[in-house]
Amino acid sequence: MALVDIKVPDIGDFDEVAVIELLVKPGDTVKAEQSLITVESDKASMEIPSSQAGVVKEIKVKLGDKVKQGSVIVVLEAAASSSPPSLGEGRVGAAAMASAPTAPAPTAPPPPPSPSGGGSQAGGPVEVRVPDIGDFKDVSVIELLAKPGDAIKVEQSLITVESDKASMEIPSSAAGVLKELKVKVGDKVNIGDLIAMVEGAGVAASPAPTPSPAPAGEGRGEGVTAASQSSPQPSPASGSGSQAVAAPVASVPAHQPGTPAPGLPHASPSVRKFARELGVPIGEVKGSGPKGRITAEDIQKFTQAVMSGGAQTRAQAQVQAAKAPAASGSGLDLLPWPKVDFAKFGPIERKEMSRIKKISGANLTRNAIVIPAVTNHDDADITELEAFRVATNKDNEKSGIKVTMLAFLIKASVAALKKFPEFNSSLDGDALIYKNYWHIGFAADTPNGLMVPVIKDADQKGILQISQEMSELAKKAREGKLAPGDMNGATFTISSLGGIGGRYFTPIINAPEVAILGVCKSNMEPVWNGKEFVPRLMLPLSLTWDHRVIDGAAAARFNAYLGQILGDMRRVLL
Ligand code: CAO
Repeated sequence: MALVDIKVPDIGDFDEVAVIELLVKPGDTVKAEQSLITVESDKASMEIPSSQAGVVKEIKVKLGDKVKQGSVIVVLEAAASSSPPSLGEGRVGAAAMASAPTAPAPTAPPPPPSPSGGGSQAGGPVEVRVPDIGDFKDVSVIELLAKPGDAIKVEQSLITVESDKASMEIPSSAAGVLKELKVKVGDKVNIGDLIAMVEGAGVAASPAPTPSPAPAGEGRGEGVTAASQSSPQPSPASGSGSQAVAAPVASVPAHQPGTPAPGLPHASPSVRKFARELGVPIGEVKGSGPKGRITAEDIQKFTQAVMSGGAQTRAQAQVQAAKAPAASGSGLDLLPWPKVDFAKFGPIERKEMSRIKKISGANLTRNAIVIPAVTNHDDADITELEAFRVATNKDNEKSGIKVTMLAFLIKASVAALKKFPEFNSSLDGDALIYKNYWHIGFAADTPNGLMVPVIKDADQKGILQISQEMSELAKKAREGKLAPGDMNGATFTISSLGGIGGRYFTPIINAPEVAILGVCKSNMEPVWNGKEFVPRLMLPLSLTWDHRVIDGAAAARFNAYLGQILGDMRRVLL
């Protein structure tokens, strides 16, 4: 029997792609065109099929390897019928087999500029069509990633299509407001088909040559996705904030460890990436989308089910099984989430949580469980600062820019972060990444849930500019119009409940940041000055910090320094 090297076929313009799944193992009998591995670029995932039938002798790649056209992925003992007689025994390259047409190149090709139709000028409706998607014909629309009324950026993904070999997201070639989607889930589309009408902006001068599938992906883990941005942004919500760790939603599907969804997991690249980032074994997730496709929501539900103790991953189940019956000290040994029939006790109403709440719940839970967090409470004397703020607002009445205490807190925090750089760092394995930029996130309460817009380069901005940006970002947050770029890159977060009330609270760190400052409402208090009690305006501060990175003494010093700065903002100039 001939040993055949199965190589990566022509995969279009992709130079190197990562191996993300091995779909066969040595000893498996495979048919011609059966998928062997899944590879993924940042734009598409695709399955690499075998060019012929046979038995897998050896797998030449492992997860995470980078491969390109011509890389050997599997050594196959070719089935007798598929061996080319002329080559006889021995090992040959599959490319040499006279079966070129049988080696399907599962190219998830980078579509060239989307041929948009008329109306390419700003203001007029613009047609967005399916760009060149290589050899694929009649691909199915499996997800709609935007809806009429959404503000669309150039290259923002509009739909996901799927062939039997690859899924890809089709981006918009124009920016503007989505007027109409011309396709629905289940439709078959081909190159040139009209998929959407976008109005109110121009077409990209040189539209992206590749689909841009995960607009929120870049900032993943660093921001909450606006609900109205219906692109597949499984961007985990930032976990900042003090809200109670979200109780798992009751609709979490039961998950049986050890019973991976039958067949291969079908999911878009962005969903696969999301699953990898959360450490979710995607093979164990049951897809609720068309044809059992796994959606971002399935990943979230899976995470919530595992976090709540209502389900286990296979790995957890194996650990559990290996443990002594008594609690081991390793693992969480959580009791299952209590299941109560509340209706037995009185009338109830069931309401689904908002998408943002569901996403942020999973992140808050992870951050609360994983980070050994400690909170230090302190007070800052802001008597003079508040007087200055009130005077500034009076002086600036005409400008329309209102300065709130939060702008000063952002500026003061930057000074403290510069003095104590570990508070502006992130853990990377056993190393700390110190960031020489100061992007400050602030928690904003919105009708859809908590969101965390970010003031970039706060160190380079004055109080008025910070105030203006904050009010614009807070407005966008409330209107569900924050773009992913508005929410990523934070190095430290402030959660202010000062406009509402309360004394102190324990905010949850927004990983991968290592600290968060909670602020409550200032109060006039009698403060002893060594001779007498004097009325001072005191601001309650609650600093939560990651004890893996920061020690209690540093946290106390940080708070004390922050208090000094707030007591006399002139220190910022020093
Ligand atoms: N002490 C006393 N008063 C305060 C204060 C403080 N620490 N902070 C703000 N205020 C006052 C403001 O001066 C303003 O008073 P006036 O209307 O009289 O001028 C009022 O409270 C309202 O302020 P604001 O909330 O509109 O503005 P802000 O800059 O303080 O906050 C924003 C902006 C977006 C952070 C806020 O609107 C918000 O959403 N806060 C909630 C954040 C949150 O939910 N955190 C918890 C997260 S964990 O679940």
